[in-house]
Amino acid sequence: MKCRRCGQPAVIDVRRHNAAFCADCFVHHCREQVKRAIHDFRMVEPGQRILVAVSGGKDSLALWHLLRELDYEADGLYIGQGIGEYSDHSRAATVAFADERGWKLHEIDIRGEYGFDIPGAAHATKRAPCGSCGLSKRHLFNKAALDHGYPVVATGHNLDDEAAVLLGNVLRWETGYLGRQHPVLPESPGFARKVKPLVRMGEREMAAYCVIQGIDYIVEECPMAAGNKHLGYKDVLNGLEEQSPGSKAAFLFGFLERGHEHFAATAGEERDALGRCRECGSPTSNDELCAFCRLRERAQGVDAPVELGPTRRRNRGHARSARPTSAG
Ligand code: Q46
Ligand code: ZN
Repeated sequence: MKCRRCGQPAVIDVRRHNAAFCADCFVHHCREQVKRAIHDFRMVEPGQRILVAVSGGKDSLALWHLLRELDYEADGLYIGQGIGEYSDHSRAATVAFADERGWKLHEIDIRGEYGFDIPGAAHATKRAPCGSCGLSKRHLFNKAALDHGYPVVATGHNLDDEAAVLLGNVLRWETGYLGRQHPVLPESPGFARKVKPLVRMGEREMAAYCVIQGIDYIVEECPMAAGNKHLGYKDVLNGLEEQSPGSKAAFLFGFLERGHEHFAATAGEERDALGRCRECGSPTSNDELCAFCRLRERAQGVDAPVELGPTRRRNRGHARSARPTSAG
């Protein structure tokens, strides 16, 4: 297996591109893919500061690293969700990554600042934790961006994540979600722009990027992910990709090029109908409390243990499969 770019022995193959790369050319390939996503979807304008949502996992740390390598002024934001040891480890990995490089990291501890945590919220709402967690993260990323003057928030959602979300939305014909499923959600009053620069990169490639660049990320998966339907959708898509490399990218980019516009109007109507939360001032679909403040009211003071789902250490497999191999 030879590197497509320089002909040296390759350390990783990317089947959907029908290509293999040596370590240096793979890093170059990753930078080019991120550059292309930022350019094609007009994610960032010259001089705009970026707030990167970081969790200590491979995608978010690789994203922060790539944006800095591409000379963007990108700072990190870590949100402590209070998910037992998992949160302790993810914070430690994030802080160590930022400290080693002297990069600026903002931190929000949900329990310390808002009086609840994600296990407590899941208990109080009797719903799957990922709903409360996602809602809280979206609210707090946006608030932090507006408070600290970042016009753009970047998240580490990769091609596998986006294709799995798309599959879930198509299975239920969630027209509102389909209208908002895009690598860029434009800014509007009360909202910073949201961008996903890793949309052209697969999960396995991000693990390989971290290994090659010596980025120490946490491999353990959130113990509250059990029951998260996206893991099942990812498995289905991985099966298709195995049989027919390029299926995930064709599914996602075909939607973005030819399907998304048909649903975008619905999302626009929903945004136009927004009022302001009487507690925090955030945009909300009514004039009372936003979803985050409603969640906080219900969950404040509720103490629940972290519920451990069946162990799925998927990332360990990815890291292993992505580790540079001897040239073949
Ligand atoms: S952290 Fe939160 Fe994820 Fe854990 S509770 Fe679910 S959404 S799985 S990215
Ligand atoms: Zn509010």
